[in-house]
Amino acid sequence: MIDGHGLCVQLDALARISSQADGLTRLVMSAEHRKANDLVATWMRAAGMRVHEDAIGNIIGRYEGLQPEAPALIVGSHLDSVRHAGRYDGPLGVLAAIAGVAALHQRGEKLAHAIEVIGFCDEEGTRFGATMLGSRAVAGSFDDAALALRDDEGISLAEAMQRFGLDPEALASAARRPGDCLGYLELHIEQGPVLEALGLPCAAVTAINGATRLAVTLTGTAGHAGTVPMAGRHDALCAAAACVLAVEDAALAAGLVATVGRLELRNGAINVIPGEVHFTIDLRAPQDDLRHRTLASLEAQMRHLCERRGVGLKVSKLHELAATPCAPHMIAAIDRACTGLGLEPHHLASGAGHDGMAMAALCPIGMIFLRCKGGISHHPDESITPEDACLGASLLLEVMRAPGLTSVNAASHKF
Ligand code: HGY
Ligand code: MN
Ligand code: MN
Repeated sequence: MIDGHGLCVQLDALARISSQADGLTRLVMSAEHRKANDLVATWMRAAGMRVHEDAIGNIIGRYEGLQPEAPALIVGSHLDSVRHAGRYDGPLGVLAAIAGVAALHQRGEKLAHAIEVIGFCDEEGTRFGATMLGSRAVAGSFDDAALALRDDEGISLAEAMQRFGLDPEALASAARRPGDCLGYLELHIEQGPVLEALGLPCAAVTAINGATRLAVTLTGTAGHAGTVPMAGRHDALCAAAACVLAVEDAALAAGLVATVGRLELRNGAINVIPGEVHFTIDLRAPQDDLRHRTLASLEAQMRHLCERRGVGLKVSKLHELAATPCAPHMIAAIDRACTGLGLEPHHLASGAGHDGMAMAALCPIGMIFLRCKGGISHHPDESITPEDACLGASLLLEVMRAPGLTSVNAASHKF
């Protein structure tokens, strides 16, 4: 069994690498990204892995199999965070994978396949809005348009890469060949309350909900708060307020989830009628056609609300990933490993997005969920117990070693 306490000590050490004095924020292409990659690289080397950083800033450790250069099972998660984050969302999957390889290395165990542990550089999309930059680059689905996206300081992803020491022109070299990858496996906190309520520590993930992220701009007419009559106003913030409630209504009506997580009033002042408002929409559903239908009707509704108020509306798509099923043979391998460890197998769909959505374009994917306290995530109160860390990491190792997991070669996976 993996040392759950030791794993939690490492997670605490990694959590101290933050741009925020009173919490955890670690953004892609930042000084904290560099420090985190360097720390994770030392742990990878200590586990007997050969380490390199790829063209998008993912940190990658390789543990060779019995045959050198054999296809690899990729195991990992992301090292970036949301703002004011918890310390397990992402890093748990990377450090648990390293702990598993360290256990193999310690006992001199070699597998028929190689293991590659990847700490992805950006899954959350916190800094530039588009998500899964690292896993998309590995899967060969990186959208070069993302290079022009700018952060809150107006720095583009391309500039940030150059400052980080990377060449945006070399991005394509991060893409892996399907034949080199047997599958992708990730351990991640559930970020929901189900496992805790069931009294179960772990579950195999069946599928990951599809997601769309939109950037919305409303353009009204700024004016003097004291002199412009209410009837003649084109108040961008009132229009935005109506649109935000329309997002909530659409989600409730369709039975899916939608969130306005950021809203910004440009050049706001107490005595000025708001002229320009920007906000984001994050909308997710288990079925892609439901998500697409809901988005179409929501955009029509927002257009109608804005026209009535004489406010311009611009909607642009930041990110979209289809609902992603996990591979049946990987779910079965997780169930077998659960039984082997005396755990009750359980299946759960994921409402949260994960790097597996991007990696599914490259190879079969599997995910293990680990119970987290109160289902809290994307918050400093995110927490797991060392005992559960031990179970999750040990289960991950058993799946990494499972012969059945890799008997299905990548060629049989539809791309
Ligand atoms: O947004 C998500 O679902 C994930 O945490 N990136
Ligand atoms: Mn995550
Ligand atoms: Mn997250």
